[in-house]
Amino acid sequence: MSSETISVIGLGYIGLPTAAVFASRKKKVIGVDINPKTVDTINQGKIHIIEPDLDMVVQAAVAQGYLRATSMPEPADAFLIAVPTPFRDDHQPDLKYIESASKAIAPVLKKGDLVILESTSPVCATEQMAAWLAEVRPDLTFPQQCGEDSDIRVAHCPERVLPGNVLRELVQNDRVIGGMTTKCSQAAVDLYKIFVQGECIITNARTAEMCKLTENSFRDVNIAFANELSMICDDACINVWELISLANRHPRVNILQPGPGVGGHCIAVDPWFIVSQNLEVARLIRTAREVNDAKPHWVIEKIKVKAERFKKPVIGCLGITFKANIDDIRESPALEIVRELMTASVGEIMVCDPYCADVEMEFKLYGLQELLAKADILVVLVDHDEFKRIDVGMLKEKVVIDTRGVWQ
Ligand code: SAJ
Repeated sequence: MSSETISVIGLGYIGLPTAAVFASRKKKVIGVDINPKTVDTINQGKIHIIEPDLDMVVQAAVAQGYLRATSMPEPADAFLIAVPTPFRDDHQPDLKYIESASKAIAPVLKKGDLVILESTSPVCATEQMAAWLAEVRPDLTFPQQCGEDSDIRVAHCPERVLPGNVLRELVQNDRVIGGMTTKCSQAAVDLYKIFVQGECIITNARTAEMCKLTENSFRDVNIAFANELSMICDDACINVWELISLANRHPRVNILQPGPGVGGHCIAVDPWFIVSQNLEVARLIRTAREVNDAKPHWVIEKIKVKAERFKKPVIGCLGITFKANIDDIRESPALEIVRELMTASVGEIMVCDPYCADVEMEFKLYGLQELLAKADILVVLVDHDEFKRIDVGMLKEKVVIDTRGVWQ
Protein backbone atom coordinates (compact mmCIF):
# COMPACT_ATOMS: atom_id res chain seq x y z
CA MET A 1 0.00 0.00 0.00
CA SER A 2 1.36 3.45 -0.71
CA SER A 3 0.17 6.24 1.54
CA GLU A 4 0.51 9.41 -0.47
CA THR A 5 -1.74 11.42 1.80
CA ILE A 6 -1.60 10.91 5.54
CA SER A 7 -4.00 12.47 8.01
CA VAL A 8 -3.12 12.89 11.67
CA ILE A 9 -6.06 13.46 14.00
CA GLY A 10 -5.09 15.36 17.16
CA LEU A 11 -2.16 17.77 16.82
CA GLY A 12 -0.80 17.64 20.35
CA TYR A 13 2.42 16.40 21.89
CA ILE A 14 2.40 13.22 19.79
CA GLY A 15 0.27 14.04 16.74
CA LEU A 16 2.09 17.23 15.74
CA PRO A 17 5.62 15.79 15.79
CA THR A 18 4.37 12.69 13.96
CA ALA A 19 2.66 14.82 11.29
CA ALA A 20 5.76 16.98 10.94
CA VAL A 21 8.08 14.00 10.56
CA PHE A 22 5.91 12.43 7.82
CA ALA A 23 5.84 15.84 6.09
CA SER A 24 9.62 16.12 6.37
CA ARG A 25 9.76 12.89 4.32
CA LYS A 26 7.83 14.71 1.60
CA LYS A 27 4.45 13.12 2.27
CA LYS A 28 1.33 15.22 1.99
CA VAL A 29 0.04 15.49 5.56
CA ILE A 30 -3.33 16.83 6.65
CA GLY A 31 -3.38 17.56 10.37
CA VAL A 32 -6.80 17.71 12.01
CA ASP A 33 -7.54 19.33 15.36
CA ILE A 34 -10.76 20.48 16.99
CA ASN A 35 -9.05 23.57 18.43
CA PRO A 36 -9.15 26.39 15.82
CA LYS A 37 -6.28 28.22 17.56
CA THR A 38 -4.05 25.16 17.15
CA VAL A 39 -5.04 24.90 13.47
CA ASP A 40 -4.24 28.60 12.88
CA THR A 41 -0.93 28.44 14.69
CA ILE A 42 0.25 25.43 12.69
CA ASN A 43 -0.89 26.91 9.38
CA GLN A 44 1.31 29.92 10.19
CA GLY A 45 4.23 27.50 10.48
CA LYS A 46 4.34 27.92 14.26
CA ILE A 47 3.77 25.51 17.16
CA HIS A 48 1.66 25.65 20.31
CA ILE A 49 3.76 23.24 22.39
CA ILE A 50 7.38 23.23 23.43
CA GLU A 51 9.50 20.39 22.11
CA PRO A 52 13.13 20.85 21.06
CA ASP A 53 13.56 21.49 17.29
CA LEU A 54 9.88 20.87 16.51
CA ASP A 55 9.35 24.53 15.57
CA MET A 56 11.91 24.27 12.77
CA VAL A 57 10.50 21.02 11.37
CA VAL A 58 6.90 22.35 11.39
CA GLN A 59 7.94 25.66 9.89
CA ALA A 60 9.75 23.93 7.01
CA ALA A 61 6.93 21.41 6.45
CA VAL A 62 4.28 24.14 6.23
CA ALA A 63 6.44 26.47 4.11
CA GLN A 64 7.15 23.66 1.61
CA GLY A 65 3.45 22.81 1.42
CA TYR A 66 3.69 19.28 2.84
CA LEU A 67 1.82 19.99 6.10
CA ARG A 68 -1.52 21.72 6.44
CA ALA A 69 -3.93 21.84 9.38
CA THR A 70 -7.72 21.89 9.36
CA SER A 71 -10.62 21.28 11.74
CA MET A 72 -12.58 19.09 9.33
CA PRO A 73 -11.28 15.65 8.31
CA GLU A 74 -10.57 15.23 4.60
CA PRO A 75 -9.98 12.08 2.52
CA ALA A 76 -6.53 10.50 2.93
CA ASP A 77 -4.91 7.08 2.47
CA ALA A 78 -3.92 6.63 6.09
CA PHE A 79 -5.38 8.11 9.28
CA LEU A 80 -3.49 8.24 12.55
CA ILE A 81 -5.52 8.99 15.66
CA ALA A 82 -3.43 10.64 18.38
CA VAL A 83 -6.01 12.11 20.77
CA PRO A 84 -5.94 12.12 24.59
CA THR A 85 -7.23 9.16 26.59
CA PRO A 86 -7.80 10.54 30.09
CA PHE A 87 -9.45 8.70 32.94
CA ARG A 88 -12.61 9.61 34.77
CA ASP A 89 -12.93 10.26 38.53
CA ASP A 90 -13.30 6.53 39.17
CA HIS A 91 -10.07 5.82 37.21
CA GLN A 92 -12.06 4.26 34.35
CA PRO A 93 -10.59 5.16 30.94
CA ASP A 94 -12.53 7.78 29.05
CA LEU A 95 -12.56 6.99 25.31
CA LYS A 96 -14.73 9.94 24.29
CA TYR A 97 -11.98 11.57 22.22
CA ILE A 98 -11.28 8.33 20.32
CA GLU A 99 -15.00 7.95 19.74
CA SER A 100 -15.43 11.46 18.38
CA ALA A 101 -12.25 11.24 16.26
CA SER A 102 -13.31 7.94 14.70
CA LYS A 103 -16.82 9.19 14.04
CA ALA A 104 -15.34 12.35 12.48
CA ILE A 105 -13.09 10.48 10.01
CA ALA A 106 -15.59 7.70 9.18
CA PRO A 107 -17.50 9.75 6.55
CA VAL A 108 -14.33 10.37 4.48
CA LEU A 109 -13.01 6.78 4.57
CA LYS A 110 -12.71 4.90 1.28
CA LYS A 111 -11.86 1.33 0.34
CA GLY A 112 -8.15 0.57 0.93
CA ASP A 113 -7.64 3.13 3.72
CA LEU A 114 -5.66 2.40 6.86
CA VAL A 115 -6.76 3.65 10.30
CA ILE A 116 -4.23 3.56 13.12
CA LEU A 117 -4.91 4.24 16.77
CA GLU A 118 -1.79 5.75 18.36
CA SER A 119 -3.34 7.00 21.60
CA THR A 120 -2.43 4.98 24.69
CA SER A 121 -5.52 2.88 25.20
CA PRO A 122 -7.03 0.18 27.40
CA VAL A 123 -7.11 -3.35 26.00
CA CYS A 124 -9.83 -3.74 23.31
CA ALA A 125 -9.98 0.00 22.48
CA THR A 126 -8.83 -0.65 18.90
CA GLU A 127 -11.67 -3.14 18.39
CA GLN A 128 -14.04 -0.58 19.89
CA MET A 129 -12.72 2.06 17.46
CA ALA A 130 -13.27 -0.32 14.54
CA ALA A 131 -16.83 -0.89 15.76
CA TRP A 132 -17.48 2.89 15.86
CA LEU A 133 -16.12 3.23 12.30
CA ALA A 134 -18.31 0.36 11.07
CA GLU A 135 -21.37 1.87 12.75
CA VAL A 136 -21.02 5.05 10.65
CA ARG A 137 -19.98 3.24 7.42
CA PRO A 138 -22.14 0.15 6.84
CA ASP A 139 -21.16 0.41 3.15
CA LEU A 140 -17.53 -0.51 3.93
CA THR A 141 -16.17 -3.71 5.47
CA PHE A 142 -13.87 -3.80 8.51
CA PRO A 143 -11.48 -6.46 9.90
CA GLN A 144 -13.89 -7.55 12.67
CA GLN A 145 -16.38 -8.49 9.91
CA CYS A 146 -14.26 -9.73 7.00
CA GLY A 147 -10.78 -10.42 8.40
CA GLU A 148 -8.06 -10.12 5.76
CA ASP A 149 -10.58 -9.20 3.04
CA SER A 150 -11.75 -6.01 4.75
CA ASP A 151 -11.99 -2.71 2.84
CA ILE A 152 -10.43 -0.82 5.75
CA ARG A 153 -7.28 -1.87 7.62
CA VAL A 154 -7.12 -1.13 11.36
CA ALA A 155 -4.15 -1.27 13.73
CA HIS A 156 -2.91 -0.06 17.10
CA CYS A 157 0.62 1.37 17.06
CA PRO A 158 1.23 3.02 20.41
CA GLU A 159 3.56 5.98 20.60
CA ARG A 160 6.45 5.53 23.07
CA VAL A 161 8.48 8.73 22.70
CA LEU A 162 9.94 10.63 25.63
CA PRO A 163 8.80 14.26 25.96
CA GLY A 164 11.82 16.47 25.38
CA ASN A 165 13.37 13.91 23.04
CA VAL A 166 10.42 13.27 20.74
CA LEU A 167 11.91 13.94 17.30
CA ARG A 168 14.86 11.62 17.86
CA GLU A 169 12.84 8.85 19.55
CA LEU A 170 10.09 8.94 16.90
CA VAL A 171 12.64 7.95 14.31
CA GLN A 172 14.95 5.71 16.31
CA ASN A 173 12.69 3.76 18.70
CA ASP A 174 11.41 0.32 17.77
CA ARG A 175 7.71 0.37 17.02
CA VAL A 176 5.13 -2.18 18.17
CA ILE A 177 2.55 -2.71 15.41
CA GLY A 178 -0.68 -4.43 16.43
CA GLY A 179 -2.91 -4.98 13.43
CA MET A 180 -6.38 -6.47 13.70
CA THR A 181 -5.18 -8.86 10.96
CA THR A 182 -1.78 -9.58 9.41
CA LYS A 183 -2.56 -7.44 6.37
CA CYS A 184 -3.51 -4.57 8.71
CA SER A 185 -0.14 -4.94 10.48
CA GLN A 186 1.73 -5.03 7.19
CA ALA A 187 0.00 -1.88 5.94
CA ALA A 188 0.94 -0.11 9.19
CA VAL A 189 4.57 -1.27 8.93
CA ASP A 190 4.74 0.11 5.37
CA LEU A 191 3.47 3.43 6.65
CA TYR A 192 5.84 3.76 9.62
CA LYS A 193 8.82 2.65 7.55
CA ILE A 194 8.54 6.05 5.83
CA PHE A 195 10.47 7.48 8.79
CA VAL A 196 11.07 4.84 11.49
CA GLN A 197 14.65 3.61 11.57
CA GLY A 198 14.01 1.30 14.53
CA GLU A 199 12.47 -2.13 14.05
CA CYS A 200 8.72 -2.41 13.40
CA ILE A 201 7.61 -5.52 15.28
CA ILE A 202 4.28 -7.08 14.41
CA THR A 203 1.80 -8.38 16.97
CA ASN A 204 -1.97 -8.22 17.42
CA ALA A 205 -3.93 -5.15 18.54
CA ARG A 206 -4.63 -6.31 22.12
CA THR A 207 -0.99 -7.20 22.75
CA ALA A 208 0.13 -3.83 21.38
CA GLU A 209 -2.35 -2.06 23.68
CA MET A 210 -1.16 -4.05 26.69
CA CYS A 211 2.48 -3.57 25.70
CA LYS A 212 2.23 0.21 25.96
CA LEU A 213 0.42 0.01 29.31
CA THR A 214 3.01 -2.47 30.54
CA GLU A 215 5.94 -0.21 29.67
CA ASN A 216 4.56 2.71 31.64
CA SER A 217 3.37 0.51 34.52
CA PHE A 218 6.82 -1.06 34.74
CA ARG A 219 8.30 2.42 35.17
CA ASP A 220 5.62 3.45 37.67
CA VAL A 221 6.15 0.35 39.82
CA ASN A 222 9.90 0.88 39.79
CA ILE A 223 9.62 4.56 40.71
CA ALA A 224 7.20 3.59 43.50
CA PHE A 225 9.85 1.22 44.82
CA ALA A 226 12.37 4.10 44.85
CA ASN A 227 9.85 6.45 46.47
CA GLU A 228 9.02 3.91 49.16
CA LEU A 229 12.74 3.42 49.81
CA SER A 230 13.20 7.18 50.14
CA MET A 231 10.61 7.34 52.92
CA ILE A 232 12.09 4.31 54.70
CA CYS A 233 15.59 5.81 54.45
CA ASP A 234 14.44 9.20 55.70
CA ASP A 235 13.21 7.58 58.92
CA ALA A 236 16.51 5.73 59.34
CA CYS A 237 18.72 8.76 58.42
CA ILE A 238 20.16 6.94 55.39
CA ASN A 239 20.95 8.86 52.21
CA VAL A 240 18.66 7.12 49.70
CA TRP A 241 20.63 8.31 46.65
CA GLU A 242 23.86 6.86 48.01
CA LEU A 243 21.98 3.69 48.89
CA ILE A 244 20.52 3.32 45.39
CA SER A 245 23.82 4.00 43.66
CA LEU A 246 25.46 1.33 45.84
CA ALA A 247 22.67 -1.21 45.27
CA ASN A 248 22.78 -0.50 41.52
CA ARG A 249 26.39 -1.70 41.43
CA HIS A 250 24.95 -5.18 41.75
CA PRO A 251 24.87 -6.59 38.20
CA ARG A 252 21.17 -7.46 38.36
CA VAL A 253 19.81 -4.44 40.28
CA ASN A 254 18.68 -1.23 38.57
CA ILE A 255 16.58 0.94 40.87
CA LEU A 256 15.12 4.19 39.50
CA GLN A 257 15.25 7.55 41.28
CA PRO A 258 12.89 8.80 44.00
CA GLY A 259 11.26 12.19 43.56
CA PRO A 260 8.34 14.29 44.84
CA GLY A 261 5.85 11.99 43.05
CA VAL A 262 5.14 10.88 39.52
CA GLY A 263 3.74 13.36 37.03
CA GLY A 264 3.05 13.79 33.36
CA HIS A 265 0.10 12.62 31.36
CA CYS A 266 1.30 9.04 30.81
CA ILE A 267 2.90 7.22 33.72
CA ALA A 268 0.47 8.65 36.28
CA VAL A 269 -2.47 7.65 34.07
CA ASP A 270 -1.79 4.50 32.04
CA PRO A 271 -1.41 1.99 34.90
CA TRP A 272 -5.01 2.77 35.88
CA PHE A 273 -6.11 1.34 32.51
CA ILE A 274 -4.75 -2.04 33.60
CA VAL A 275 -6.14 -1.70 37.14
CA SER A 276 -9.63 -0.72 35.99
CA GLN A 277 -9.86 -3.83 33.78
CA ASN A 278 -8.34 -6.15 36.41
CA LEU A 279 -9.60 -4.94 39.76
CA GLU A 280 -8.90 -8.17 41.67
CA VAL A 281 -5.57 -9.13 40.15
CA ALA A 282 -3.68 -5.87 39.51
CA ARG A 283 -2.75 -5.31 43.16
CA LEU A 284 0.91 -4.40 42.71
CA ILE A 285 0.21 -1.92 39.90
CA ARG A 286 -2.53 -0.25 41.95
CA THR A 287 -0.35 -0.04 45.05
CA ALA A 288 2.47 1.55 43.02
CA ARG A 289 0.04 4.21 41.80
CA GLU A 290 -1.07 4.84 45.38
CA VAL A 291 2.52 5.07 46.68
CA ASN A 292 3.47 7.55 43.95
CA ASP A 293 0.30 9.60 44.37
CA ALA A 294 0.92 9.81 48.14
CA LYS A 295 4.49 11.06 47.79
CA PRO A 296 3.64 14.78 47.32
CA HIS A 297 1.71 14.73 50.62
CA TRP A 298 4.68 13.16 52.39
CA VAL A 299 6.90 15.97 51.02
CA ILE A 300 4.43 18.62 52.20
CA GLU A 301 4.42 17.15 55.71
CA LYS A 302 8.22 17.24 55.76
CA ILE A 303 8.22 20.90 54.73
CA LYS A 304 5.67 21.75 57.43
CA VAL A 305 7.78 20.10 60.13
CA LYS A 306 10.87 22.08 59.05
CA ALA A 307 8.86 25.30 58.80
CA GLU A 308 7.75 24.99 62.44
CA ARG A 309 11.31 25.92 63.50
CA PHE A 310 10.85 29.41 62.04
CA LYS A 311 8.53 32.25 63.02
CA LYS A 312 7.66 33.30 59.48
CA PRO A 313 9.79 31.25 57.11
CA VAL A 314 10.37 32.04 53.46
CA ILE A 315 10.07 28.76 51.60
CA GLY A 316 11.76 28.74 48.19
CA CYS A 317 10.40 26.09 45.83
CA LEU A 318 12.65 25.16 42.92
CA GLY A 319 10.69 23.88 39.92
CA ILE A 320 7.06 23.33 39.01
CA THR A 321 7.28 21.15 35.88
CA PHE A 322 6.59 17.41 36.00
CA LYS A 323 10.20 16.57 35.21
CA ALA A 324 13.55 18.11 34.43
CA ASN A 325 14.43 20.49 31.58
CA ILE A 326 10.97 20.76 30.01
CA ASP A 327 8.14 23.28 30.36
CA ASP A 328 5.33 20.76 30.84
CA ILE A 329 3.34 21.21 34.06
CA ARG A 330 0.62 18.62 33.35
CA GLU A 331 -0.06 16.38 36.39
CA SER A 332 3.04 17.85 38.00
CA PRO A 333 3.66 16.73 41.61
CA ALA A 334 5.92 19.78 42.04
CA LEU A 335 3.03 22.10 41.16
CA GLU A 336 0.68 20.14 43.41
CA ILE A 337 3.09 20.67 46.32
CA VAL A 338 3.51 24.40 45.59
CA ARG A 339 -0.25 24.95 45.35
CA GLU A 340 -0.95 23.09 48.56
CA LEU A 341 1.79 24.97 50.43
CA MET A 342 0.24 28.24 49.30
CA THR A 343 -3.05 27.39 50.96
CA ALA A 344 -1.47 25.87 54.09
CA SER A 345 -0.24 29.07 55.84
CA VAL A 346 3.23 27.68 56.50
CA GLY A 347 5.08 30.85 55.54
CA GLU A 348 5.87 32.94 52.49
CA ILE A 349 6.19 30.76 49.38
CA MET A 350 8.57 31.83 46.61
CA VAL A 351 8.67 29.82 43.39
CA CYS A 352 11.23 29.70 40.60
CA ASP A 353 11.19 27.74 37.35
CA PRO A 354 13.34 28.94 34.46
CA TYR A 355 11.33 26.79 32.02
CA CYS A 356 8.03 28.46 32.88
CA ALA A 357 8.99 32.14 32.60
CA ASP A 358 6.35 32.61 29.87
CA VAL A 359 3.66 30.44 31.45
CA GLU A 360 0.85 32.31 33.12
CA MET A 361 0.46 31.08 36.70
CA GLU A 362 -1.80 32.23 39.53
CA PHE A 363 1.37 33.00 41.56
CA LYS A 364 4.47 35.06 40.89
CA LEU A 365 7.59 33.33 39.60
CA TYR A 366 10.85 34.70 41.01
CA GLY A 367 14.34 34.75 39.56
CA LEU A 368 16.69 32.13 40.93
CA GLN A 369 19.15 34.55 42.58
CA GLU A 370 16.42 36.48 44.40
CA LEU A 371 14.86 33.25 45.66
CA LEU A 372 18.21 31.87 46.81
CA ALA A 373 18.97 35.10 48.67
CA LYS A 374 15.64 35.29 50.49
CA ALA A 375 14.63 31.68 51.24
CA ASP A 376 15.09 30.16 54.70
CA ILE A 377 13.98 26.76 53.46
CA LEU A 378 14.86 25.55 49.96
CA VAL A 379 12.78 22.77 48.46
CA VAL A 380 14.10 21.16 45.27
CA LEU A 381 11.11 19.79 43.39
CA VAL A 382 12.53 19.45 39.86
CA ASP A 383 16.07 18.50 38.83
CA HIS A 384 16.51 21.17 36.15
CA ASP A 385 20.15 21.59 35.07
CA GLU A 386 20.06 25.22 36.30
CA PHE A 387 19.42 23.99 39.84
CA LYS A 388 22.15 21.35 39.68
CA ARG A 389 24.65 24.11 38.91
CA ILE A 390 23.88 26.06 42.11
CA ASP A 391 26.94 26.40 44.36
CA VAL A 392 25.97 24.29 47.38
CA GLY A 393 28.52 26.18 49.49
CA MET A 394 26.15 29.18 49.34
CA LEU A 395 23.37 27.23 51.00
CA LYS A 396 25.01 26.40 54.32
CA GLU A 397 22.69 28.66 56.32
CA LYS A 398 19.54 27.23 54.75
CA VAL A 399 17.37 24.26 55.49
CA VAL A 400 17.36 22.15 52.32
CA ILE A 401 14.74 19.59 51.33
CA ASP A 402 16.05 17.99 48.17
CA THR A 403 13.35 15.68 46.81
CA ARG A 404 15.37 14.89 43.65
CA GLY A 405 18.82 14.35 45.11
CA VAL A 406 20.39 17.07 42.91
CA TRP A 407 22.90 18.18 45.55
CA GLN A 408 23.84 14.76 46.91
N1 SAJ B 1 10.45 9.92 37.54
C1 SAJ B 1 10.96 9.69 38.81
N2 SAJ B 1 12.04 8.87 38.93
C2 SAJ B 1 12.64 8.29 37.85
C3 SAJ B 1 12.12 8.54 36.57
C4 SAJ B 1 11.02 9.36 36.44
O1 SAJ B 1 10.43 10.18 39.82
O2 SAJ B 1 13.63 7.57 38.06
C5 SAJ B 1 9.26 10.78 37.39
C6 SAJ B 1 9.52 12.04 36.56
O3 SAJ B 1 10.07 13.05 37.33
C7 SAJ B 1 8.11 12.36 36.09
C8 SAJ B 1 7.49 10.97 35.91
O4 SAJ B 1 8.29 10.08 36.65
O5 SAJ B 1 7.39 13.05 37.08
C9 SAJ B 1 7.42 10.51 34.47
O6 SAJ B 1 8.59 10.85 33.76
P1 SAJ B 1 9.33 9.87 32.76
O7 SAJ B 1 10.52 10.54 32.23
O8 SAJ B 1 9.55 8.55 33.42
O9 SAJ B 1 8.25 9.56 31.64
P2 SAJ B 1 7.31 10.46 30.68
O10 SAJ B 1 5.96 10.54 31.30
O11 SAJ B 1 7.96 11.72 30.28
O12 SAJ B 1 7.28 9.51 29.38
C10 SAJ B 1 6.87 8.15 29.52
C11 SAJ B 1 7.90 7.26 28.80
N3 SAJ B 1 7.67 5.87 29.17
C12 SAJ B 1 8.67 5.07 29.59
O13 SAJ B 1 9.81 5.47 29.76
C13 SAJ B 1 8.32 3.63 29.85
C14 SAJ B 1 7.80 7.46 27.29
O14 SAJ B 1 8.65 6.55 26.60
C15 SAJ B 1 6.34 7.26 26.83
O15 SAJ B 1 6.20 7.46 25.44
C16 SAJ B 1 5.50 8.30 27.55
O16 SAJ B 1 5.57 8.01 28.96
C17 SAJ B 1 4.08 8.17 27.05
O17 SAJ B 1 3.69 9.00 26.19
O18 SAJ B 1 3.38 7.23 27.43
